Amino acid sequence: MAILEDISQAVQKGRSKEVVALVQQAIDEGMEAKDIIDAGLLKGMGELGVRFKNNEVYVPEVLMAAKALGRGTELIKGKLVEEGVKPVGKVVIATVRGDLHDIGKSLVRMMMEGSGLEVVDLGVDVPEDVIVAAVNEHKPQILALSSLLTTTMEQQSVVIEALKAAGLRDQVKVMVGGAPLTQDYSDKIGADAYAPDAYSAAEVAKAFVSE
Ligand code: B12
Repeated sequence: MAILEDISQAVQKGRSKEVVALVQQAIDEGMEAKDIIDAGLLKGMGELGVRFKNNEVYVPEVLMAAKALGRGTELIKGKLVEEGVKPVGKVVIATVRGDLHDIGKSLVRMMMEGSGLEVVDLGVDVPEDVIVAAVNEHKPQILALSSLLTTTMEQQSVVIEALKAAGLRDQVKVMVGGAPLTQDYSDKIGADAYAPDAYSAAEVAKAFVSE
């Protein structure tokens, strides 16, 4: 579909207004939300990610693209709600202490919101005591932790231990993610799930809340 390729290109160029107009057009033409996300918005971000790895584009371009993707996702969220996807559960999400990376976390948040989950985003560089307090306050079914640095991965385990110490571990499913994470690592630290990307993160989260 030409329009989906146009959305992908507009995301890569960081053109928020164009992304919004094209996503609206795709919605008006009756396209499925999932196709607009997968073959348009996320395809654009994926392709930009490859160019980023090859040093063909730099951080500002990635940030602009993430913003454009966010604006597009906002519109889709409206469509998913229209399609009858009701808020089905609550997630608290954070990038762990010492880590300032938030593009991936924000994508995970948007995809979860687009799937009808309510998400409380605590931001970046969040210490374990703040995360535990938020779990206590918001009583989410899921706690999602992001970490992009090998030096901050371990902090995810620190959060899990802090949840245990606060007597909250069995009240919340812990999902972990971020580029250096693996399923093995997730198992090792006793998390409930790992997901490699935002889309599967939302799928896993939905499965948890419908259990
Ligand atoms: C952008 C970026 C930055 C930006 C961050 C801006 C921002 N607002 O986020 C800035 C410039 C600030 C930055 C700083 C640093 N960075 Co940096 N950064 C990156 C970069 C280039 C891209 C990360 C990104 O956004 N990717 C795109 C998103 C969409 O992908 P993602 O984050 O992986 O998220 C996806 C999945 O992992 C998953 N996911 C993510 N979170 C979660 C959570 C859950 C629960 C689940 C289920 C899934 C999930 O879903 C996401 C979407 O599909 C990476 C290189 C790379 N290619 O990854 C380096 C990288 C992560 N940075 C690196 C480094 C070293 C640093 C610095 C230490 C540099 C320095 N010397 O100062 C600092 C650290 C600052 C800090 N304390 O955090 C290294 C880490 C190396 C390592 N092994 O630890 C990398 C790998 C670059 C490299 N090759 O050296 N960085």
